[in-house]
This record gives sequence, structure tokens and C-alpha cells, in this order.
Amino acid sequence: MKIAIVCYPTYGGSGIVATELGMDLAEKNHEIHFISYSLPARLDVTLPNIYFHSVQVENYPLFQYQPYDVALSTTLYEIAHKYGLDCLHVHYAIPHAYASYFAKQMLAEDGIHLPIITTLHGTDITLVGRHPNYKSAVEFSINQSDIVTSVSESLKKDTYANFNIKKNIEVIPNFIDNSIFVSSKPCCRENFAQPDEKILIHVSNLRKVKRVQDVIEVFNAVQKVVQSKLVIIGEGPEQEVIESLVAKYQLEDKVRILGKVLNLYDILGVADVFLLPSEQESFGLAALEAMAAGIPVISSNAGGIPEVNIDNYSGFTANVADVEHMAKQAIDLLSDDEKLRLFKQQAKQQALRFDKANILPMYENLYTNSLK
Ligand code: GMT
Repeated sequence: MKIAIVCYPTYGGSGIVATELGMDLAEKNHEIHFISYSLPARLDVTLPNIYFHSVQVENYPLFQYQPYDVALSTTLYEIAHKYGLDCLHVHYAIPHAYASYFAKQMLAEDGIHLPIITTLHGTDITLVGRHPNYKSAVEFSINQSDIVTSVSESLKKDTYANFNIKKNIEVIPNFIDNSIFVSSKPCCRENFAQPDEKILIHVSNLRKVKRVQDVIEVFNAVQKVVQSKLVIIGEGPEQEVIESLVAKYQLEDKVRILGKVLNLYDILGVADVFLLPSEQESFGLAALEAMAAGIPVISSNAGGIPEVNIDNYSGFTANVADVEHMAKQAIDLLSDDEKLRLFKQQAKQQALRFDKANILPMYENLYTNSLK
């Protein structure tokens, strides 16, 4: 099939899921057209069956805000004409579902039917999407999509609770290619910790919703009992919060902030515990990636996280902001090597449930159904 995928190109989870999905579909001989304002971070455009089309927005002085939605619907309209697309899969409702509705209407004027599949990812529903400035347009464009999916049961529930949705929402969880972790060799443990130290890790875009202050609070409590180091991967607006807490607790020698890294999966492999204390999280792709690398997750129980991280199996969950409980869970786990070994195995087992071999056919079915 000829499928266009619209996504954010940045390091966020929705862009990663869209990119991995497109590359896997291309490997299965579908023709995949990625459409975004710049090249998606993980996209390998040298692979067969992959095309990338950038959305160009002219900088016109009259506009205080450049109309990206208009440029996106124009690009979609043109690509659909030029390549004879079978369907369009948009990731993150704002503004992708909205722009695709207008592309669909323009194509309908030319006698072309282009089915739209919208995948809801998280804050497009739980945070930004329900803001009064966006809500009506988000609700409208979800209802106008031919097929709607969400990445967790929790997000599906939130969507029905926050919007007047007249469509069935199908849950298709995010996925991971576990085979990558079978052969990958953890790199450079010695660069992060002494052999007798444990390593805790956090990966995110360091936004408020991630509660990075809790990452430091938990680590501060853990390092008083268990010899350990903390590695933080990612960039974002809350970096200053991290830095000031690190200074407050004098943890400069024990915390490394690496920024965005290219070899995330190799670095994940050196860690013993992954921390994800988020305030909201529709799924928690970063936790799934950690589990696939054999790292147990200590997380909050927000949103869809408990669908991914099973309490007392692949790791532990606690109430949002309960740093004391999270620290205790981490200390218990890191102080018992036998238990840690078992939880590492169980984390890997749990990640297998989300293997791409199980999830990809669900999307392929949707595409086929969208043609009916
Ligand atoms: O919704 C966001 O905050 C952005 C989005 C992204 O692009 O990173 O993250 C969401 O989608 C991911 C992929 O489906 C999920 O793993 C994240 O849990 C989700 N983030 C939130 O719900 C906060």
C-alpha cells in the first residue's frame, strides 16, 4: 500500500513510534511517505520504499504566526495527488488530524477519497488538546477521522471523558523491536560508575509533566543507602530544576546529564533501574525501551503506565509524587542482587508482549479496513 505518515520530527515518543512504524512497514514492501517540517530524528531515508517530504512554511511578515496547518494540508493534498496515496496516518491530533481533514476535503473535490487514520498519543488529549483554545477543533477533527486509535486503554478513556467522541477508538499499544536488544552489547559502564556502584537512569524530554524533580529526590534518598550514580538523558525546559537540586544536595559527582544521545539503547543497557515519576503519561515509551533492555522500571501509576510497567513484576509503581515510596522500592531492589536479576528478566519478558511482531499487523489491518 502507499501510506503517508504525518508526525513530529523531534525526539518525542509520538515521532519515534511513527518513524519506527513507517520504517517497519517499508521493510514489508509498503511505500511510505513521511511528511513533517523536518527529517524525523530516527528516520533512515536511505532505506528502500521510504520517502520524506518536508512541509515548507513561508515567512510572511504580515503573519505573527506562520500558518503551518495550511501548509501541511497543501503538502498532503499534493503528495496524495502525485503518488496516489491509499491512506494517511497522522500521529498526534494537533494540528495533524485537523490539517488532514482539509486535505481530504480538497481531494474529495477532485473525486479522490483519502481515508484518514488518527493516532492519539497523549498530551494531544490530556493536556494541550483539552485546552479551550483547541478543544472544539480537536474534537471535530477526531470525529472526522475515518479510524481513530489510542496508544493505551487509559488514553482511550481520557479521550471519551474529555471530548464528545462519536467514533469507536481502537487501542493499539506502542511497540518495540526486542531483537535489537538480543545482540546489543551495553557500552561503557565504566564511564558512568565503579564496578560496585549501581546505575539509575531517566530518559525524557525534561518537561514539567515528567516531574524530573522527583527523579533527583528519589536518587538523593537512594544514594544515601546504595552506592550509586544517576544518568539523565534528554533535553528540555526543566533542566535548570535538575541542576539546582543537584547543587542543593551536592550530587555533582554522582549525576551525569548527557543531553540527547544517538546510542540510547547501548547506554540503557548499563543501567540497573529506570525512573519514570511522570505526572501524566499515556503510555511511557521510554519505560518500554528500558524494559526491552532488561531494566526494571520504578514509575508513577499515572495514566497508561500501569498497562506497561506491571507493579511488582517488571518493576514497581507508586502514586504520583510519592518519592518516599519510590525511593524505598529502588533501595529494596538495588540492595538485593537476586531480586534485581529476577526483575531484570521479568522486565524483558514484559517488553516481549509489546514486540513489533504482535503490533504491526494491527496497523496493517487498519489500513486495509480503511479502504473498505
Ligand atoms: O503527548 C506528549 O507529551 C508528547 C508525546 C510525544 O510525542 O512524545 O508523548 C506521548 O506519546 C508517547 C508515544 O505514544 C507516549 O509514550 C507518552 O507516554 C506520551 N506522553 C504523555 O502522555 C505525557
